[in-house]
Amino acid sequence: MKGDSRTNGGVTSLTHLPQKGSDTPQETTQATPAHLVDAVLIDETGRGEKGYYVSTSTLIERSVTRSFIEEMERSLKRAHSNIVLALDLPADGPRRLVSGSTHILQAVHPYICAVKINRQLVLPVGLFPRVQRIVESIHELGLPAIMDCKINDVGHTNRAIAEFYYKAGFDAVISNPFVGWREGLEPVFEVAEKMRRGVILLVYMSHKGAEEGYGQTVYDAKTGKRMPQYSVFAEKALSWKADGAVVGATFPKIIGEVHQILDDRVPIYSPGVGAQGGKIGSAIKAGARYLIVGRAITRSEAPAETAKSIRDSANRYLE
Ligand code: FNU
Repeated sequence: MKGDSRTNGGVTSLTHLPQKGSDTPQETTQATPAHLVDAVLIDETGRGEKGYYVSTSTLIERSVTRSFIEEMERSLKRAHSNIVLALDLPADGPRRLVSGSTHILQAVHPYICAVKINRQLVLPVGLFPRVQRIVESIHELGLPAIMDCKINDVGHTNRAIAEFYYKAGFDAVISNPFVGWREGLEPVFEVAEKMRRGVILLVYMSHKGAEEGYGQTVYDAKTGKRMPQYSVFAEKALSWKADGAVVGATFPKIIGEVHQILDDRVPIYSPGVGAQGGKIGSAIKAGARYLIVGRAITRSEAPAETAKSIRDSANRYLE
């Protein structure tokens, strides 16, 4: 483990940089619940020989993997779409939520490059086996699956949360950098490295109250400068080797500032298009690589047509 000295809101601390892609993952010592044993035995990476998704029942050997950043870029190019579907359906019983999710996926999958699932689906439906099966069907459609769990606790529970979602097949988890590295997100990055999955960090959220936390001005004791919290988080996304950074489409100016820091090394995911008022063109022009879109598609009377039209609009701005 390498270390580097960096500041966080005026407190200088030793930060251990993650070694993603290392060939020497650490052993996990936790006991594995019986219903997960299958997934654990056969699924170190969740992907097949060519870096492609194979249902866990047919995956038999360790694979050569790409990073999550590369998987997403590949998916964007293949689908000719940068739309990540937020599979958020109105609250309903578990059966209807599963059938509704399946229905939307079948309709819109040609127009999207990935699917994001939120706890609003996991809580009523359950991670094992129902959400796990939805993730399998997302993979069978050739798409990566992102878990929007906004991991936000102390290290040992963060580690367990990440492990559960990765074992369910998710390719990346969204995490909150406010909890910091040591005994915070370091264990999440360790699990991600071991299981070869992604971690996407919140850098500036899409809602108005985001300015109270992500938008506050913090003092960097090392340089003596004041800077916005989101710039500190963007720098952490680089030094922690995150696979993505979330910045709300509702704040294109901030997307631009974050993009200046990240360049194209860490792609920006922008939620908030449509229902929250964010605009496709301004988000992409400012530097968003992926647009996360939920209700504009899921609550549309014609989800496939709407997804296609959002995809086509976005493509007009993509390079
Ligand atoms: P839609 N989401 C968000 N803003 O909206 N993960 C954020 O800053 C963020 C998110 C998610 O408005 C939200 O949870 F970090 O219907 C939802 O799943 O298009 C989706 O993005 C936006 O949904």
